Amino acid sequence: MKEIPVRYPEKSSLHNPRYEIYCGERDNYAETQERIERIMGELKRCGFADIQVSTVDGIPWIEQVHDADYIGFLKKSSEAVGTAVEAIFPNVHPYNSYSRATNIVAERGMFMYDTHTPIVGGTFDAAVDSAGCAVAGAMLLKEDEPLVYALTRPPGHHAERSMMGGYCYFNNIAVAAEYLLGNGAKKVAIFDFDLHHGNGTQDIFYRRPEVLFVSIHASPKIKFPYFSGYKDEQGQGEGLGYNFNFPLPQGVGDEEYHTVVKEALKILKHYNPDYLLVSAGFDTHEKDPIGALKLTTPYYRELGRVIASLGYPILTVQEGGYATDVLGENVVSYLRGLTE
Ligand code: SP5
Ligand code: ZN
Repeated sequence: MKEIPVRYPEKSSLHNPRYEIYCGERDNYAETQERIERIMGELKRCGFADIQVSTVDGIPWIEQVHDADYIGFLKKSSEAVGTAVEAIFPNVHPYNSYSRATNIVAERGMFMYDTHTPIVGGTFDAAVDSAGCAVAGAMLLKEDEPLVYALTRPPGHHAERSMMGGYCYFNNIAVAAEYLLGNGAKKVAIFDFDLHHGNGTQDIFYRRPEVLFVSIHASPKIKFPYFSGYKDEQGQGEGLGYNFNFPLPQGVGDEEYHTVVKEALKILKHYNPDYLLVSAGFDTHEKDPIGALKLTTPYYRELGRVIASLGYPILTVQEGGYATDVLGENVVSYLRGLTE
C-alpha cells in the first residue's frame, strides 16, 4: 500500500466545550477530542507510519481567509474565558446594515451564527493549530507528495469569512487552498462529502473562479446549516458557474449516493485543477448520531478509490463524523481506497 502521510494538530484538546445548545436545551457537545483519538488509534493499528504533529503556524494564512475583526474577536473571547468553565454563546443577532456592536453581547451575535459553536478558553489556540495542520498538509502536496491526510480538529467547513458556526471556527480547507494559491497554484478544487453543506467554504470562494467548490450533503430542508446548500447556489460574479451543490433527501444509501458522486467527479475533472482538496466528513455513515444518510464503512473505500482515480494530488482534510466507535474504521476505509 502506498504510504499516506498524516498530520495532526497538537492543541486540539484545548478546545473542550461541555455542551452545545439545541432547542433551548443543553446537549452533549458532539465534536469531541475523542474523535481524534479514535481516528489516531485506528491509523496506528493499521500501520500508518508517517504520523506527525503539525508545527505550522496557521495565522498568516488564516489572515488571507478571515476578516481581521473576526480573528480578533475569537482571540479576545477565548482569552476572556481563560480557565473559566462557562463558555461564550451568542444571545442577540444584530442584522441591519446600521447595526453596531458596541457591547460584547452584540459582538457575539455579529460573529456567531448558531448555538452549536461555543467559545472556551482554548478555542482560539486550537482553531489556529487546526488550520496550521491543514497548511502543513498543503505544504506536503506542494512538495510533490500525492496523497496527504490532515486530521484537523476543530473542523472548518462551516466557518465563513467572518462567522463561526457548526463546530467550526477557522475554515481549515479554505486556509489550505489559500496557501496553495499563494504558492503557484492557478486552480484548486474542493470536494466536500461531509453530511452537512460546507456553507463556510462556499461563502469564502463564492465569487472566485480559481477555486471550484463541489458539495454533496443532506438537503438544507432537513439538516444543518438549514439555510444553504441548494442546487441553485452556483456562484456570483466571476465565480458564477464554479459552485455546485448536490442536496440529498433523508435515507440515501451507498448506491444512490454513488451515482451523485460520479456526477460530482465529472465536474471536478472538467475543471482540471492543479490540486484537489477534500473535506471529508463521515457523518454520512448509517450509524451517525446526528446523521441522515446510510453510507456503510466499505463504501468509503470505493469513494476514496474513485476520487483518487481522477489523478490529482489530493489533500484530505478531516471535517465531521460523530459515530466515534466506527469513525476510525471509516477514515481508514476511505484512505485505503485513495491508495488503490
Ligand atoms: C463539521 C460538522 O459536521 N458540523 C456539524 C454541525 C451540526 N451542528 C448541529 C447539530 C445539532 C445536533 N443536535 C441534535 C440533538 C438531538 N438530540
Ligand atoms: Zn458534518
